[in-house]
Amino acid sequence: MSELKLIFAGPVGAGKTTAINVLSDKPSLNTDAAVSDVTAARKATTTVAMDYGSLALSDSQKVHLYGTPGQMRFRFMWDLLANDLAADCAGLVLLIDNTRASPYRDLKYYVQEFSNLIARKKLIVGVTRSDLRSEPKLAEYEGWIEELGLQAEVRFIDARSKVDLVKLLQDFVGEEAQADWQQLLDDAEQAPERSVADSPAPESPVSDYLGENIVMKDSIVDDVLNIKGVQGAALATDMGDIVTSSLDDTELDDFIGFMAGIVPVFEQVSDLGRVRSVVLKSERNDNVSVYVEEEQVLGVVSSNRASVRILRQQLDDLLQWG
Ligand SMILES: Nc1nc2c(ncn2[C@@H]2O[C@H](COP(=O)(O)OP(=O)(O)OP(=O)(O)O)[C@@H](O)[C@H]2O)c(=O)[nH]1
Ligand SMILES: [Mg+2]
Repeated sequence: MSELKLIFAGPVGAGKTTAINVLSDKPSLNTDAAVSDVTAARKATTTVAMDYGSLALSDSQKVHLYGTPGQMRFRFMWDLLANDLAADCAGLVLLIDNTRASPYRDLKYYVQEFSNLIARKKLIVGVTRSDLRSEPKLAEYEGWIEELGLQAEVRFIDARSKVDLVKLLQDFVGEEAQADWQQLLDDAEQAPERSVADSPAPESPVSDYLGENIVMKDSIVDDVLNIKGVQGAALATDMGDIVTSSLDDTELDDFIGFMAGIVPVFEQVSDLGRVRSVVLKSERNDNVSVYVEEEQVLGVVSSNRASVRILRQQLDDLLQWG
């Protein structure tokens, strides 16, 4: 029996777990846990380690399917799968959710994270949930893929549809596979629609489409306050004007506004390239972290007992999934 391996990656809620459940002959192994963090607005459960399933392509060949967790805090699993467990895979299936705020940023982010694998292996991009929002269009994705210097096919699929998934496999690994595709497609047509753990998950909302930029909404201040160890936050424009603040310390507000102006100057005079955050760590008092996005700056005051690295990761998750 010969074997093929495929890795499924992509953002939270793109449908990696769903796709592996739908494709797998035997019940797939999922490590989903209830969501207790910023992802909760979009989904009830999220993958915390990995998904695994397998599908017999014929009597002589089997394809192993490995799904990665979408959340950044579990990105060590991405490396483990790409460099170790499934380093000898035939290729990467990147699923992108068309209803998220910036599918372009998602695409760019995951392509970068898996660049070592993509340099050695084939890539195919499946865009899900286009029934809920049709923008961006396929032609836009094709443009982005070219811009990112990739050679990959992109198509709209529904991760709940076995037919869509079998067709994707056929076009992706058809050449190296020994499969009776017609038989597989006929079987897929008979297959009942399945979702995560066979139970319908709540539909995640369609975000405002932001193109290539992340725009922090005023509500980011309230969202950040939900992160453990955070004591206060303020959002400022790149001109240093405070938009919203939970801090009752105007000097701190002024300082965060001041950093909005300082960071671009610092970038220009140093060789550091793009600076995304500045952290002032205190031995005795709270830490102040300043995060710089396009045209906006977020200042966060946190307990010096909270890890700055974890705070950064949770904020990244918030910006990415929010
Ligand atoms: N309407 C619609 N729903 C879809 C489509 N594809 C997948 N879904 C749904 O979107 C959700 C995807 O959830 P998961 O499969 O858990 O996503 P995931 O990529 O594993 O997410 P993480 O494990 O959190 O990274 C499920 O509720 C699917 O039923 C689609 O094309 N259209
Ligand atoms: Mg999952």
